[in-house]
Amino acid sequence: MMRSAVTICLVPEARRGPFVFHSSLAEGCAQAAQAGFDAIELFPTHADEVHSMELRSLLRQHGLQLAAMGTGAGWLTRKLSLTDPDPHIRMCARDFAGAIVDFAGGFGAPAIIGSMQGRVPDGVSREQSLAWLREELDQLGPRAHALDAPLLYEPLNRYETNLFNTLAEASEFLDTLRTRNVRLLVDLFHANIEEADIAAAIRAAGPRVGHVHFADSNRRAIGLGHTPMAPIIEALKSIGYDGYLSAEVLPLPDAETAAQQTIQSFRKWIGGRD
Ligand code: LER
Ligand code: MN
Repeated sequence: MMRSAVTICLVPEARRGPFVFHSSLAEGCAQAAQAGFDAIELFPTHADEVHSMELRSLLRQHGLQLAAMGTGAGWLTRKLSLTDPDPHIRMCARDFAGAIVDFAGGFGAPAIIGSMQGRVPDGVSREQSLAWLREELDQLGPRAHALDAPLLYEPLNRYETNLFNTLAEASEFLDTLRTRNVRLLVDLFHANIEEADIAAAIRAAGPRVGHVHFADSNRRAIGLGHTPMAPIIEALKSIGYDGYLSAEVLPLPDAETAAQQTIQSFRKWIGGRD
């Protein structure tokens, strides 16, 4: 059974980013529970920002789960990336993402490698950049596995990375890793830009799909854009996907409406509490 999740962003630099709640952790959890979500997806400034005892008690108090944790603040606030040509920066990126892998893993939740994957810069071969990415994912994957959590790799659209933009390309690359513990995050906003047929891409990726960013064509809540959802939900059901549909969307027209709209869409497509 698919479950619903909503994003809470704790990073001041990302206040214009595609996250529903930009309040405090406590307020975000209360708002998520109030709107009827099963889980939260957290975007912290760094792993130490959140105290695991506090998070555990907030989740228990509100009957929520931790769906996943994003690592993108490493890129946003410190320009760290796993494919930076400077080995020291790659090491800092690995430490930054690794700390989030460990923290999330304590909750049985995956960390997300999205913006932190970086890109192939001018003057560096694609082969070299992919070798660096492979090396880092081959360290982070087993680190998550030790905590019984997968690691999520997210293909982004062409304006954000030139590494992998489609599920098929990314999946083929993941096949070349030593670790079997990296799964794909399907962000429906990126997929709408890059995939010829989102449903077919999901079917082809099959059991590799580990998480979904539930966003419409314009990165608003599902139902506020023009992505046709029926074939996508059908495809997710056909591959037996039972993870989260997580609203990583702009808080437009405001956070409450984006949350309400998401939960209504979730109930329309998946069912659940009224
Ligand atoms: C992260 O999940 C993502 O989708 C990127 O576009 C960064 O916002
Ligand atoms: Mn995303």
